[in-house]
Amino acid sequence: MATTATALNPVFEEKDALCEDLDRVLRDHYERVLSEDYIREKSQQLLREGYMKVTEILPPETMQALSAEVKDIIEKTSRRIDIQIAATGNSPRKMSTVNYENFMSEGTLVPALYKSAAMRSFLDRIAGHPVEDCAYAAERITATKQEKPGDTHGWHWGDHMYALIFIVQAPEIDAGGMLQCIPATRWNKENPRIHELMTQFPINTYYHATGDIYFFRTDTTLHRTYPLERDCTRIILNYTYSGPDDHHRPKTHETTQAIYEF
Ligand SMILES: O=C(O)CCC(=O)C(=O)O
Ligand SMILES: [Fe+2]
Repeated sequence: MATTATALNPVFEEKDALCEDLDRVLRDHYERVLSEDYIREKSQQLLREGYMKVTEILPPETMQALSAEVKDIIEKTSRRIDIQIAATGNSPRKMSTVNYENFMSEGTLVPALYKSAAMRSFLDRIAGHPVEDCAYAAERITATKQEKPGDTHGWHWGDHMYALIFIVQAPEIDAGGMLQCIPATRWNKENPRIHELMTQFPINTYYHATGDIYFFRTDTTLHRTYPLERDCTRIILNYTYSGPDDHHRPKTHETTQAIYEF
């Protein structure tokens, strides 16, 4: 809604109009694709696997526009890292990254969609409780790009309850880059025991093609991307959210600081 301050500022007015348009488009879309059976099936999968594919959350044209903006911001602002992180058992991060500040200063659709009330209420219904802005702003919106053999976002958990991942570009399955998950696990930052957990519990592996979107429970799902096996491009946009389980737990953010804040 236009306030006196925004009415005087054409940039804010444009952003308000974009948010209203986006919410209208998404509400129409959800009326067509959402049913009680869909919600029940997806929330059950989320509960059991800590993961669910939710490509229906955006109309294809919106996903295309979002992907174009992400690619453009990656071209302008990404930086390459090649590090190991102690709090996740020295698992590797070999990729380029874009941080929250980059998206807030360069993006329009990407920040608007994060705040979309229509999309958030879709996620609330699947989660079965409110899905909230990530309490730690730097984790809200990030992106990664992998391109060389060996590139990987190594084994880790998230500091907050959920992430919605948009697959902006993905190689064929023979190149690697699949998501691997070990659900219903807990992160002990002093002793992450990644290899023990890999031998104790089954690992689920999911392939995603360009345009796919998935939602997952990141604080209790140990996950990684399978290393790339040839030159190719894999780009994702990550929206991270908090939820009720985050309210009473003390937080530290070692992985975000190492990967996105430099
Ligand atoms: O690239 C993916 O599919 C997973 C992304 C991820 O785990 C993250 O951004 O924290
Ligand atoms: Fe992650």
